[in-house]
This record gives sequence, structure tokens and C-alpha cells, in this order.
Amino acid sequence: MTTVITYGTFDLFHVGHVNLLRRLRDLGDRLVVGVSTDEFNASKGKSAVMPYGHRAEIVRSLRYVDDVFPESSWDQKRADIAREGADIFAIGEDWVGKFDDLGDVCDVVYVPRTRDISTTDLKQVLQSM
Ligand code: C2G
Repeated sequence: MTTVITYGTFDLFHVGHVNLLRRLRDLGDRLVVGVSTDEFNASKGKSAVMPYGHRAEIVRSLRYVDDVFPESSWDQKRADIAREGADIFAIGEDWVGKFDDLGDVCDVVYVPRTRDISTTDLKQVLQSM
């Protein structure tokens, strides 16, 4: 059993998120996702349109995702990896290099982002309507 772990805000859920989660699920047999809480997002300087509960429920509903847990701090990843028995930490390449330090406890993989879509873009489209 190969467990993959990832993290994200997943606000205004879109096809870039679907592609990412499908790619990560294909890296193993089980995918668990840390969804950023609203409080953690505030510390990232992000404010999600959708509250944590909605974002977590949407991610949990996906066929590619086996479990969801809250991400409330930058430094919980090692404990999460141990708890989940994660073999692979994977995330979009916009984070390339940022989590290499986890390489002593699991494989670290950065995957290509989906071009031409982002939550920020969607917010701008909505504001212009
Ligand atoms: N993503 C993607 N393609 C896009 C948009 C996003 O592959 N067009 C990926 C990102 O690279 C990330 C995941 O989807 O792996 C979630 O993106 P965000 O919701 O923006 O999450 P982020 O703010 O990057 O939070 O501790 C890590 C952070 O919680 C990551």
C-alpha cells in the first residue's frame, strides 16, 4: 500500500485541483489531503471564498481522495506523514524545492500545474461579471 499525502486550500474548486488530485492518486494506492483551515489561510495571507467545511467536504467527496484532515500550521507535515504512514509527499510545482526537507521521511514529488486556471483568475472573472 503506497500512501500519498498533499496539502492545499482548494478554494473555488476547479479542474486544476481535479488534475492535481488525480495525478497524485495515480502515484500510489491511497491519497490523503490536508485542507488549509480558514485560520491557517489567514496566516498565508489568503482568504478563501468558501469556508473550510465546504472545501474539505468537496475534496473528501472525490473518487481520488481517501481521507481529508485540517491543515492548521506549516509544521504539522512530519507528524501527518507519520500518522498516515505516507510514502510520498506530493504537491504542485509552484512549491518546487519548498518541501525537500521532508525527503528524509518520504519521497518528495512536485507535479506540473494545470495551465490557465487558478482560484485567483476565477475570482477576477466573478468580480467582472
Ligand atoms: N494546482 C494545480 N494547478 C492549478 C492550480 C493549483 O496543480 N492550476 C495545485 C497546486 O499546485 C497545489 C494544489 O493544486 O498543489 C492546491 O492549490 P491551492 O489550493 O492554491 O493550495 P496552496 O495555497 O498552494 O496551499 O502547505 C501547502 C499549502 O497548503 C498549499
